[in-house]
Amino acid sequence: MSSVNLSDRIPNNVNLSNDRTLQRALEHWQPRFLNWWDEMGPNEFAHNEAYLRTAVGVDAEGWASYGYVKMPDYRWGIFLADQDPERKIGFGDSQGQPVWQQVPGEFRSQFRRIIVTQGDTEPASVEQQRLLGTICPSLYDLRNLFQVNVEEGRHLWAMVYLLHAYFGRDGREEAEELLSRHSGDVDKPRILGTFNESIDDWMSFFCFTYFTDRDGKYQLKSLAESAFDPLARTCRFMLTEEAHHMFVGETGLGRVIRRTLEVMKETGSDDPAVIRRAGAMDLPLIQRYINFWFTSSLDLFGSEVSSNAASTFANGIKGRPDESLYSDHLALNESFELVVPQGESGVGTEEIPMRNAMNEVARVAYVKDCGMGLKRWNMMIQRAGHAFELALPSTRFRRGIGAWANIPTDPTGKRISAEEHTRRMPEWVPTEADRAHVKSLMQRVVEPGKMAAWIAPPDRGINNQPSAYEYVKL
Ligand code: BYC
Repeated sequence: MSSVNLSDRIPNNVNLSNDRTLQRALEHWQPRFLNWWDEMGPNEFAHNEAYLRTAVGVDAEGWASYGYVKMPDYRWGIFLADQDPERKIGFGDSQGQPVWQQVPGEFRSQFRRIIVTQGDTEPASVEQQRLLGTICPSLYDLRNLFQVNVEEGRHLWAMVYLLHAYFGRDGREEAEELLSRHSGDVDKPRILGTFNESIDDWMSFFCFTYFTDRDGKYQLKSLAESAFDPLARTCRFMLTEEAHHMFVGETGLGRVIRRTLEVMKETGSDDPAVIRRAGAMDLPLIQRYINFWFTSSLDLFGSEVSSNAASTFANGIKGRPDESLYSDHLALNESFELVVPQGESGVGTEEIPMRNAMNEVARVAYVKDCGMGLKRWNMMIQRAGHAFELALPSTRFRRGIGAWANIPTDPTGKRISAEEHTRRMPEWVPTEADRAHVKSLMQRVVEPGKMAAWIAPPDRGINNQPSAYEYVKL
């Protein structure tokens, strides 16, 4: 097991103090990170203590150590899952060979591009969420937001460590760039589309943590298979933290729906106008938020047919999520049947080599996983005696990347005219009125145990604390 050094300026289990040059380079980057956190993170709460978990090691006791901390003092560390000295490459052209401890020269730029893309999303999400603290529905939620934020900060550290340790000067330059692109910046936006969307209300936050963090889970699972062992090990550890982020999304949306059902019962109505007047979110509005964030997150998997994906699979850079579940790790003789647009209004199929379909393979697994929460929510709705059913839209709907990019369809995936598409879009994604209503409900509630009227309390608190615990000292 690797030893953990918590007394270094940068806590780590990578023996940083044995490599003075690397340590100095990272200590040079550290104040830049803190400046960025101060400027682009939840700075309004810099002086408040929050009840947060900090990773101080990668074993069962070490990965979640709870206590009060002011966010700028959070100990962002570099932690890789323990090394398996016997580990072999699990897929692609080098399958069966020992994993790499260094990046092979011929794959250097591909690895760098993937690590930079992964790294770029982490600070992007902190930037997107920076103003949510001022309109939190409870102290419990405020603490969860901050937990997500600090851990995304740590995930940025994870990628910056790889860039510094394995990519020389290019890596150091990329690490600087990770702090100079900003979410939604017209001149220097974040790399991937979803990370430039604004998250200025808690419905968006819960949808983002449910849908977009789940893309994170699938991308990290793919990278956890990588032949480059330090990348695989860092992603394996990141996945432990990622689970809480999706928990925040799933329970957050579940609590919003629970409250809506209570209000429907209290008012004896399912009329959105009545539900809104009573200060809650109506079910059709929740469906539109789901449509927006699910479709945006689908694009994060890249194109259905991708030579990049074929090449990263062949080269051992990126496997399939849960690669061990497949029997053929070469994927050279298989094919994938893809549903594609055909002609002016038709739909057809196309047979493509499996390696080129790896993005779609991951997306299919992701969509199935996204469906789990909806099943649970629909059960609640059904038990409350309502016929309404939340649904994931078709993967052809509202796509900006891939075979269905800019092809007008309705949420069931049926092709429709561009005119109908534009005209009916307000039925399908949040309207100005929806957003204005949601915004009107975003009043800050910070008395321990109190909840905003549009959301039900959580079933339990964090780390066995009561839900009325003083999670953030304001
Ligand atoms: N927006 O062959 P293609 C997370 C670009 S989330 C803009 O279709 P490829 C987190 C693509 O970059 C997980 N551009 O796809 C969640 C490429 O550009 P270049 C983040 C896009 O390359 C919440 C071109 O289109 N991790 O961790 O196979 C909070 C053609 O690409 C988009 C990763 O994404 C888009 N949506 O796959 C915090 C893993 N989609 O290179 C964190 C690392 C594609 O030609 N990234 N493009 O200029 C990757 O593995 C791949 O880059 C992608 C794209 C899966 C994203």
